[in-house]
Amino acid sequence: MGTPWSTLGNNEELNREKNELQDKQIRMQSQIEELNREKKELQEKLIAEKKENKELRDQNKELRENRVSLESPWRELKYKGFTDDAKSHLYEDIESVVLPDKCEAINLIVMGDTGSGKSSFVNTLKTVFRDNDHIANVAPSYGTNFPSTTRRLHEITLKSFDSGQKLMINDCRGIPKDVTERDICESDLKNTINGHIKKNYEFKADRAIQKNDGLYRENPTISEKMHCVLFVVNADMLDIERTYLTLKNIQGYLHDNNDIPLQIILTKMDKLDLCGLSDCSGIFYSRHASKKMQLAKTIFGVKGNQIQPIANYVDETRRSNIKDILALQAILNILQEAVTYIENI
Ligand SMILES: Nc1nc2c(ncn2[C@@H]2O[C@H](COP(=O)(O)OP(=O)(O)OP(=O)(O)O)[C@@H](O)[C@H]2O)c(=O)[nH]1
Ligand SMILES: [Mg+2]
Repeated sequence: MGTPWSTLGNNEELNREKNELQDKQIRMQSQIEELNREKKELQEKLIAEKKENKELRDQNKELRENRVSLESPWRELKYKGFTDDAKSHLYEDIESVVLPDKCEAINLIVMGDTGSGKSSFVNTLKTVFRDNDHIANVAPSYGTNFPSTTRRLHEITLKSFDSGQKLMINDCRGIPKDVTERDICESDLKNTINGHIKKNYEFKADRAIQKNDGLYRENPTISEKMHCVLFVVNADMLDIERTYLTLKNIQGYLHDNNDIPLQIILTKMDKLDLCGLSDCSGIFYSRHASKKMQLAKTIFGVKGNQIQPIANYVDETRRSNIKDILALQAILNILQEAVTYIENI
């Protein structure tokens, strides 16, 4: 006996409904999956926003904290206040440093990242050793958008002493970002420290100096070597996450070479929050400046008195006692370090 037509019809109906239900289930399943994906994305977005909010709150808190002056200064200057008197005393102190007979010149060298303010520091020092009110521009400085403004070893006389001896400073190429170029630069910088490179040598990107180069000095005398190395670091960009590898390698090299003295020149201090004042008169009461000093100490493992805070002359037309005094105090310390080193080698 065959299946009655009515039952067949019912089965088909049931199968269709079943299929429809299954399709609906699949659609709902994919909708659920889509909703879950959206939910996950929203959750992640929320977490990221919360993190960003926290960072902004922390930054805000730090900005507010930075603005509150310290109760006592983080450094006491030898002569209090940014006065004409303090400045005259510093000039007298520099003049009365007794230079060792065995050296015709005290040689300093600046090194550091491109755009850190090396040439500007050289200009600032040249300015404070001038008799007139002009801002010096002996070392070209243009800005941070060039690979390195300074390409050659540029030797500048800062001061001639009554004894005939000179205080010299050498400006040089900024440390490049490219790893290979950086190694080449590091080798050239070490050779400059040890007096093997003569002035006007052009630092090259693809090759360190060779012994057969016309500007290679085979047997440098003590008067041709460097007596204090100045790492110029931008205070505004000081970053604990960065390795400062080349500078650290050079620091090791200084240690291995009779402990040639090292000083950190913290430039662009004027860009920090200096107690809400527009000039640098609040620098030693500034929490922000103090934090940067601590950071420099940690990064380079040096003592506080090896770090010199500086606000370079940039596009001013007039001298300022504050900038002069910061630079004079720095050069006095540097000169004393260099002299002690020469006396002991
Ligand atoms: N506000 C401020 N700007 C500075 C200071 N020092 C340097 N600058 C500016 O930073 C930029 C780079 O300064 P340079 O002196 O050319 O830097 P550099 O280290 O010689 O750079 P390279 O020769 O390229 O390696 C210039 O625009 C300067 O005006 C400072 O103390 N304060
Ligand atoms: Mg330069």
